Amino acid sequence: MKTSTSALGMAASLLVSTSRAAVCKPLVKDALVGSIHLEDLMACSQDLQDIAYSTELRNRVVGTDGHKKTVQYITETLQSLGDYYTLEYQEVRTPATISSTSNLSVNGAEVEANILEFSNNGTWTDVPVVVVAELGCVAENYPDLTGSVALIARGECTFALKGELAGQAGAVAALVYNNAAVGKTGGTLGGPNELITVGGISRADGLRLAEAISNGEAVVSSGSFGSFVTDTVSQNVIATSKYGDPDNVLFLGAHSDSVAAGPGINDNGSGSCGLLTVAKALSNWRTNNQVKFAWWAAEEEGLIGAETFVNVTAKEQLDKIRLYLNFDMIASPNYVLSIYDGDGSAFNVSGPAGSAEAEKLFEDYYTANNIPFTSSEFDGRSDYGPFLDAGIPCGGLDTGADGVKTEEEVAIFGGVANQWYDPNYHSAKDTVDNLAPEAYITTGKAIAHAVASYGRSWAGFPEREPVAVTPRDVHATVGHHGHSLPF
Ligand SMILES: *[C@@H]1O[C@H](CO)[C@@H](O)[C@H](O)[C@H]1NC(C)=O
Ligand SMILES: *[C@@H]1O[C@H](CO)[C@@H](O)[C@H](O)[C@H]1NC(C)=O
Ligand SMILES: *[C@@H]1O[C@H](CO)[C@@H](O)[C@H](O)[C@H]1NC(C)=O
Ligand SMILES: *[C@@H]1O[C@H](CO)[C@@H](O)[C@H](O)[C@H]1NC(C)=O
Ligand SMILES: CC(=O)N[C@H]1CO[C@H](CO)[C@@H](O)[C@@H]1O
Repeated sequence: MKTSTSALGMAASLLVSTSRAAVCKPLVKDALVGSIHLEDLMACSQDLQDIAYSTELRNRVVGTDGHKKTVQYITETLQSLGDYYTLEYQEVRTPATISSTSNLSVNGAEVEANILEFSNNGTWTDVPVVVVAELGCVAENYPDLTGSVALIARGECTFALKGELAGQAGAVAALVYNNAAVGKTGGTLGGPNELITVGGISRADGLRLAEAISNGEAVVSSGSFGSFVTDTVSQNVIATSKYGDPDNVLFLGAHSDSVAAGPGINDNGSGSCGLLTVAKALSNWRTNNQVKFAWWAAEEEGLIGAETFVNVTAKEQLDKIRLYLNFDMIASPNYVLSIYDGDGSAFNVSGPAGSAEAEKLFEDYYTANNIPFTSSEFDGRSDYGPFLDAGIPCGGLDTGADGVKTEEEVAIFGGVANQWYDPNYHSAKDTVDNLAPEAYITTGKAIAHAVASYGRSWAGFPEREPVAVTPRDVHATVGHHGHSLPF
């Protein structure tokens, strides 16, 4: 009797402890960092690339099958974790360029060119190229361009203004050459328009053509530029952890879309996969603070997904976000390891109270692990822009986009000076083969460290100020334009 009672008792207590273990996961700790593996990050990136290449357009632009399948992939990955995350979807509507081609030749020789986002189509044959004076920001810079292609230097004013003035002077198309030796001019006209075709070429090609023209040589070009712009409907995916205080939320975001030119594997498949990998690892733990992950749509069209979220979410809910962390392009081939300059010490633009602490958390983590780092300016070119505008503290990491690597940075991080951090930025070459694995795993682990730290506690982190009623000045001047610059 006794024996059997005791045996029963043991079985019962075993049963209780097993089911309690299943219900009550251990509180998250820094061991989360150790469960982030490069193979998982790369496998996720490969999946996104396979998704892009399985579609006719071979990209992941909002509104295309490539983006729909990306949203489905994120959903299925999160659903495979059982009920750990509650998933929400938000509809995002925006016009987008979902495919484009650019073909340019001058005096019969091919010249590499881009068509700017939202440009109209254009085809021309054997048309003279004419140089526009200064930076082409005032009508006086433009000679009569009837039946010509305008050659304009980049700088000072928007591409859209240059296109408008060139069109008024009679040009059939405008070609904007770059203001630095970093590849072809790329950027956006800001939205659908009635302008002539606006394309971009490199500084070297622009100067070469301008010199030939000034030497009196005949310079004629032929072009065939096309872009398919359409209204799109896509979705933000937001995953909320089952555990943790919903009044003190840690919010992390990356964008799930690409530009038309390629599969967008660094930009920004890497941020998407970084978050997905950390979200999977976190599901083995309980948190004290609620953790939300967002995969934003339509970043490339001007941060539309993140802006939609901030616009449609009630102020009381926004006030519960203690910190927003952004991860965009975290495996750039010619990388630096950048932390957003939350305290303004590097660029004199600081974020709301808490942004400095978020910067310090990453700095301390990199320092403790003997990892060098640098600062990234809050320039509004990624999805944290609308959060900053609303007065929400922001932070995050990136590894560089179309900025130029300096000799000093090469001394610290290696790589190639006077080249872009991501030489494949917004191109068809932004693929898995061109990711920097060491940058990817370093950043992935740093994301896990932030989640482990703030998932546990906000100790030492400032209380939230209520969200701003009027947008902050920093954005009034910068504007929301995602990665694509308007000038
Ligand atoms: C360019 O031409 C294509 C094919 O005719 C058309 O579908 C598309 O809408 C045009 N693009 C723009 C920006 O008008
Ligand atoms: C968000 O709200 C602002 C201000 O009302 C508006 O200008 C902007 O177009 C909205 N953005 C989106 C994506 O809805
Ligand atoms: C990915 O991250 C980079 C760097 O922060 C950012 O500029 C970019 O807009 C993000 N997404 C895309 C599609 O480029
Ligand atoms: C930093 O910015 C403030 C205004 O935002 C300005 O008054 C100050 O002069 C700037 N400091 C430096 C060193 O540029
Ligand atoms: C008319 C023409 O030359 N079209 C080419 C333009 O460039 C794309 C690649 O960007 C080619 O696929 C087209 O054949």
